[in-house]
Amino acid sequence: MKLYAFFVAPNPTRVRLYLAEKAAAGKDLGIEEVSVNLREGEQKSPEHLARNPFGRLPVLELDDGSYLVESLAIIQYLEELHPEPPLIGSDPLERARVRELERIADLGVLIPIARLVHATNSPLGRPANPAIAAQSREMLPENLQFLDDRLSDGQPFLAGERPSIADCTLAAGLQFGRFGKVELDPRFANVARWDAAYRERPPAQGVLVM
Ligand SMILES: N[C@@H](CCC(=O)N[C@@H](CS)C(=O)NCC(=O)O)C(=O)O
Repeated sequence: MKLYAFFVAPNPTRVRLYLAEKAAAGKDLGIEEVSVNLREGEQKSPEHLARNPFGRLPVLELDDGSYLVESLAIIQYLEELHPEPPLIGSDPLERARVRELERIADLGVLIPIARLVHATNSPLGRPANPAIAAQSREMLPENLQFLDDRLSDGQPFLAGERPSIADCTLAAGLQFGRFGKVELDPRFANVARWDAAYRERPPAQGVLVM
């Protein structure tokens, strides 16, 4: 299998963090990573559009030559192929809790940050859009507050004692924020503490660049 990705872009980054976490926990999935340069527009090349008609990343190329084009579907597929060590929990309730946190980290943090960055300081050259910027900014606090509350007892990871896909999604979203000058509001001190500690860990060090 091959993963088409680009550094810093949040959706490829969360898949790359997932692979790095899996490897750090003892399961190297041996997936080759291929860079598609978003800043050069390579995602819109005929070659890449043949992989993903949306012209986006990440894309997972399967051994039969077919493709998966949604980051969460890619992660869940890989996790079903390799359930150990678990990064989406190990029983139905734990899996539900991890998925709940991951959805909040994605829909409530990563996506608003990505929209805000593209509306204010787009690395892809998109025009400024104050309405989208304001709407995205407004979404962040209640979602960050939810995650901050979950971390308020000092637990190392969003879902407790072990890393999960929720951490991968949140870390990918916050990195893209730093890249696009959307800083984390310091009132979310537990998220800031989690972020600093998460970024120190070897799997994150191998993927995150800022
Ligand atoms: N829902 C998709 C979103 C993919 C997406 O928006 N990828 C961005 C990078 S984070 C992209 O490739 N953007 C390039 C473009 O829009 O031209 C997923 O989760 O994989």
